[in-house]
Amino acid sequence: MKIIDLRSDTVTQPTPAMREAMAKAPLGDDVYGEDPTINQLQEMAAAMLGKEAGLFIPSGTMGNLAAVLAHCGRGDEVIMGDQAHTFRYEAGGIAALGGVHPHTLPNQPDGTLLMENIEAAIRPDDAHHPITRLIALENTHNRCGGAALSADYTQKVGELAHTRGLILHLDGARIFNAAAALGVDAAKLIAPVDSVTFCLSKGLCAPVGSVLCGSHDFIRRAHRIRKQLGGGMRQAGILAAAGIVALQEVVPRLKEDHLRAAKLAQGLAALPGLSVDATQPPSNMVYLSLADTIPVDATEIVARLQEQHVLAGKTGKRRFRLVTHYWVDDQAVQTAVGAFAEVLKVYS
Ligand code: TLP
Repeated sequence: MKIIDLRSDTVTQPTPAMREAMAKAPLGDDVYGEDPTINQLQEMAAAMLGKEAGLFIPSGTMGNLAAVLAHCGRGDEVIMGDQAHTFRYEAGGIAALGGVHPHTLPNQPDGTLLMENIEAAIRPDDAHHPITRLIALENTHNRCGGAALSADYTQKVGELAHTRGLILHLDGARIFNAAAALGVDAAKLIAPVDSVTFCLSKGLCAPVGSVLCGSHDFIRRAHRIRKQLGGGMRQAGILAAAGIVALQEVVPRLKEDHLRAAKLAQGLAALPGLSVDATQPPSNMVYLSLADTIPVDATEIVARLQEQHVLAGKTGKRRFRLVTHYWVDDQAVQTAVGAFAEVLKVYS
């Protein structure tokens, strides 16, 4: 029986075209800068995002870490959301390895930080304070329902950062989902940011890898930091080959995942016992909670769903996240809704 895995888009397997490209990829030693497939991916990614250069990195976590370390020194401060992936789920790497102090501000439900809060968080020049160096945004915003931050908002934060002499980094793990959701070109959307990390290994289906993009000078510094972090890889073009297919063939179809997320949300919203955050989710994530009428918690429901071959992500005691992706088709959406109905009917 086919498993329907909605826990994350990180679970995606490579597409058949990726496996073929991986088998045929020309390879070299990337620590020498000699892997032609990696070089091609880095150039493609930078061009698609309107930045001067790109750097292939093993993971999104290492991409964000290398960016923060390239921009900041020990004792510097980065302003970011209290729901940011970098703050919550990257093992405190920026503090542990870089001595960089996170200054968190409340994320609004739409993933933004209030402009007045950012402005107030910028430190005056005073020996008591750390030096504010960087602002970090996240788009789409994972913990904020997969919200897409608009080009207009990104522009405003970019202007504020640059007029105050600060740098703007974007955790754009799912930046192509944001661009698809907003119907804007990705390069235009992120024009105001100085650096961006995006992931090939989430909704884009590649097995491994992220790309960090920015100016030539920034990428040169990040390249050395990648080496310090142990992220210099050798014949990794075998992975980059999948990334090239991801940019060519998977990016243009992301809207499909968003439409399926809407179908899934609407199907689940019709079931008693569930409260769905949005019946038109902003991208490929559906967040939902158990209604008070359900006497068990999310752990129990996840276990019952698994018996129906549906895997759901638990994000709280009574809360779930379901993520649509390439391997979730219309039939899978229907089956998943049916599985929830079957599991919940016991309690009605
Ligand atoms: N997110 C994962 C989990 O870690 C929560 C997921 O299942 O969504 N930025 C954002 C916005 C992310 O969502 C993630 C992964 C990362 C960075 C880190 O990427 P990796 O896993 O490649 O280090």
